[in-house]
Amino acid sequence: MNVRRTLNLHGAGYTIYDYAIGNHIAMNNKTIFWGIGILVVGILAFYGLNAGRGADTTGVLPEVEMGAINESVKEFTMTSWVETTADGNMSPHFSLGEMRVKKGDRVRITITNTAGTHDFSLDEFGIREETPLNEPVVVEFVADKTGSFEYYCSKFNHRALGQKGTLVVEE
Ligand SMILES: [Cu+2]
Repeated sequence: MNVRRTLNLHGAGYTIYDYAIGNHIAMNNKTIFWGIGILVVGILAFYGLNAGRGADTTGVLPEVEMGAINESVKEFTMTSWVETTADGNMSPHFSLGEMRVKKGDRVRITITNTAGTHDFSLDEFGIREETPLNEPVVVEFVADKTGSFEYYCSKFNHRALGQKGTLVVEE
């Protein structure tokens, strides 16, 4: 999802210092460095070419696509499993009952199924992902709408038995 923003040095500077977020953002920071570099060269070239002609030097920075740069990644890790309760009933679970993100965040959920047969379903975002036993599965999507959405396992009766949780997407 791209959000159109005006490039400004304050905003770009903030993002450059924000290395703690991780690889994805760090790679984008390179893009900002190059972007600023190219912009500076462009401005110097413009001023240079027009220096002898008394050109209008009102500096209006061009608009650039900043959406991918500002997108932050929210990572979650959970397990899914099934156990048998003391009274002999099947009890399937996800280890996380809630995930909270902001609209526009890229959500990355790593799910490891440690017992039983499960999937990860989130209808409003078109996701139904099988989770084979003991094999981490990464589900990734952009939370492009606000609200509370239920994720669940679609295997027979698992949702009704409590294998579900809520993704909350805030403005
Ligand atoms: Cu299940």
